[in-house]
Amino acid sequence: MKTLRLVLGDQLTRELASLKDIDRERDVILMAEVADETVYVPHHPQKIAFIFSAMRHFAKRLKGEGFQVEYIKLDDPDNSGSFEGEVARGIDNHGARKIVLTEPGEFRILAMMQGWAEKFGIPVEIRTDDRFFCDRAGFARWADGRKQLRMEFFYREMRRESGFLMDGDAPAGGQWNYDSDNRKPLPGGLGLPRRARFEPDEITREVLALVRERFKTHYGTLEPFGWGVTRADALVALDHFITACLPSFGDVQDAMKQGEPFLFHALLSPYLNCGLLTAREVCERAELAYRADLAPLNAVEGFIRQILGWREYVRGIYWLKMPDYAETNALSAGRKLPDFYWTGETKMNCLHQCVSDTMQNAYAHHIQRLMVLGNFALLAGIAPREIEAWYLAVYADAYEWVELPNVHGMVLYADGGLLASKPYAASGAYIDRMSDYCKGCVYDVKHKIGEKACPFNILYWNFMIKNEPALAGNPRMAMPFRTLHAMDEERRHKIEVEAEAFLAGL
Ligand code: FAD
Ligand code: DLZ
Ligand code: SF4
Repeated sequence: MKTLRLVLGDQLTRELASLKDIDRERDVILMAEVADETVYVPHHPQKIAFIFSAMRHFAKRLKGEGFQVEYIKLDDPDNSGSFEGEVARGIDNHGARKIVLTEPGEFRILAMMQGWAEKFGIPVEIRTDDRFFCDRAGFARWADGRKQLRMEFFYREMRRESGFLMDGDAPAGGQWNYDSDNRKPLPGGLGLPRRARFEPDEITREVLALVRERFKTHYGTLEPFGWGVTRADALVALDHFITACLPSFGDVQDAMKQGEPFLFHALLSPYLNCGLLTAREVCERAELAYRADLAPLNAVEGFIRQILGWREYVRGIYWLKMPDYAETNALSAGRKLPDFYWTGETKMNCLHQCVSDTMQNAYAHHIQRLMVLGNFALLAGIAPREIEAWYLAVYADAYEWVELPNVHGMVLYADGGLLASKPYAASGAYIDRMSDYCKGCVYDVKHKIGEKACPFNILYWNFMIKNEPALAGNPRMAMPFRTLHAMDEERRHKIEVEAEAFLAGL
């Protein structure tokens, strides 16, 4: 039966479930650049260019292997602008009698696909995305009957199941988690590796011209564009990370430095998420480095935990809890997103730096996302939908299955503690300890109150005051609440007044 196989922009894997039993003579692979996907949030121009160029290179590779590929470019005159419209045209043009798909990364698209059998009157098969270690059913089985869905326990299960960093039944080195070794500030004079960048080829240059023209109004710098766009590029990036960065990745994983957005981070998430690398091969390469004594255990365990643990866990939570998950708002946050998230124009140097890095590279590392950009959104009570749309737009690696749990759960605590056991709220002292941002700031991180006081300090205590009813029962919050209770009434009042004035001026 002639089958149409739609491959999405984040499914660029040769071993994709929906390509496994493809008949080269009979079936047609459909790939489409569609306007709907480019504007449902105002994506960073580098993100659009990365996805389109990677899609075009992947289509070229499939054609080279003898597959029939129908590739619809964004500016093709008949492009309907939607997946649904392109599938409808694909069925008509090719006389397809069946559609085969791999489950997408976002709930809204799955819901759309589930309506296609009725809409098009032909069978639609949606296959499990087997690029993940734990599929949706597996995560639901793990979650079933548990009071708490903590990442650490899920991760241990995944270690046992996958065999990564296991010596028999025991974790390598005797400990499951070496996170406590991975929180050092950056020592002075530490040399940083030069990062692998990829010169745009003709296909990428054509995409860059298209994006330059069509997405002028989207925030973010398009060029210089240095992302890899093929499987071969992604393998070079992986190799570079394993040899030049992984050995030091652990120690300073949480550090931040002005003008150095990458440090020892992998820069692999865009490739992992769009399919150019698989999670398994990345973890295998990291473990090999440890076994060959080329990288220490705290670095390799820390890295593998991010992928085998966090990445799988947030996906599991997403599919287990959507669509209701996105609707929760446990701390009743409702403030509009300040403009500086798009422009970087703020006197708070840490935020200025992290937004600027984001707009320059479509990338910021985990602690910038969590403890600066996210922490501010949490403390300022930014509405979940507003800040979630921002995160989904600005990072080259952002798809809802991974963005939403990280922002909604980890950053905003909007799910009431389903994902994180306590809010990741922090005052300026944390940012000062882990970065050099405060040195270049007009505010003084040592000041807790008054004109020069670091806004993070004021907002932190204001957050505690305002959210005491929701958070006081959490034993992990006992310490800050003890400090709050030791404050006199006048000081609490001053904090609230100063916080209100600051927030009103945003
Ligand atoms: P490294 O720091 O070197 O980590 C290695 C790999 O681990 C990453 O490539 C990634 O695949 C994985 N990883 C690490 N932490 C997480 C995590 N919390 N969740 C899922 N995977 C993780 N990651 C995305 O891929 N897409 C997103 O849209 C995204 N949004 C985020 C939003 C917020 C508020 C926060 C706090 C984190 C978010 N993350 C997201 C997780 C993490 O910040 C990025 O995966 C990481 O910064 C990517 O850079 P890297 O490849 O250099 O990662
Ligand atoms: C993010 C994105 C963008 C900007 N454009 C396209 C596109 O034109 N065609 C496509 O197939 N995919 C695109 N994507 C990725 C999809 O949005 C992604 O497949 C869904 O978000 C599901 O994860
Ligand atoms: Fe950020 Fe406060 Fe430090 Fe300024 S003083 S960089 S606002 S933490």
